[in-house]
Amino acid sequence: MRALLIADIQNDFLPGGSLAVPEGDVIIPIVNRLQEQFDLVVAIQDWHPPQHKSFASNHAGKKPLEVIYLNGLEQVLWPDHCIQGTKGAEFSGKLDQNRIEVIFRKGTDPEIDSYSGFYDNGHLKSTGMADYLRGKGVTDVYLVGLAADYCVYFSAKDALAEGFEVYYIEDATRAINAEGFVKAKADLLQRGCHIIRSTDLLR
Ligand code: VGL
Ligand code: ZN
Repeated sequence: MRALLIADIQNDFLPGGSLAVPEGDVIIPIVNRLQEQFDLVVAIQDWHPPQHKSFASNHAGKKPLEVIYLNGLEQVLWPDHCIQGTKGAEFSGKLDQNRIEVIFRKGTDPEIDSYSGFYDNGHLKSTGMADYLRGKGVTDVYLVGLAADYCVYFSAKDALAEGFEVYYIEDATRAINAEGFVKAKADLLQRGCHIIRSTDLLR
């Protein structure tokens, strides 16, 4: 059984948003078409409280993209983004949401960031997504959305570690950093992930 996991297609990660991923919007029509190929569609949503420690604004004198240590983990500091209940945290109005069965939210703990839809960056707390998928009989997980080098990459790694067959649909994602995209794909390939294109599924 296959599932499509849609990562963070939220206004703040799209052009005009506070942490806009270059060309993030061009994947949306592809993601909408891909959804028809799956019996189970799940969404991941970055969902931060305003005092989240991944925000540069919550560290005196720090600017976005500076790197700090946060509770022993390296942390890139981001502009404020995806704050719970704001327009920026909403899914894009262009994303077809009718087939989304469930939404897993992440980044809610102000003390730790969460790139993956499965676990926080310290692997301390699970969102319950792996057990949910297993409970639905899912064996194969297909990943799309934003950002290719953060949520999609870290979710793919966790999905592999959880024993799923994992497919990273490279034209249905866009990266914050071009270099990060190349590194993410190389690392995932080595871990046994399939890197495919949407045309492998659509005809
Ligand atoms: C993400 C940066 C900041 C992501 C979340 O999930 O891709 N990236 N917060
Ligand atoms: Zn975030």
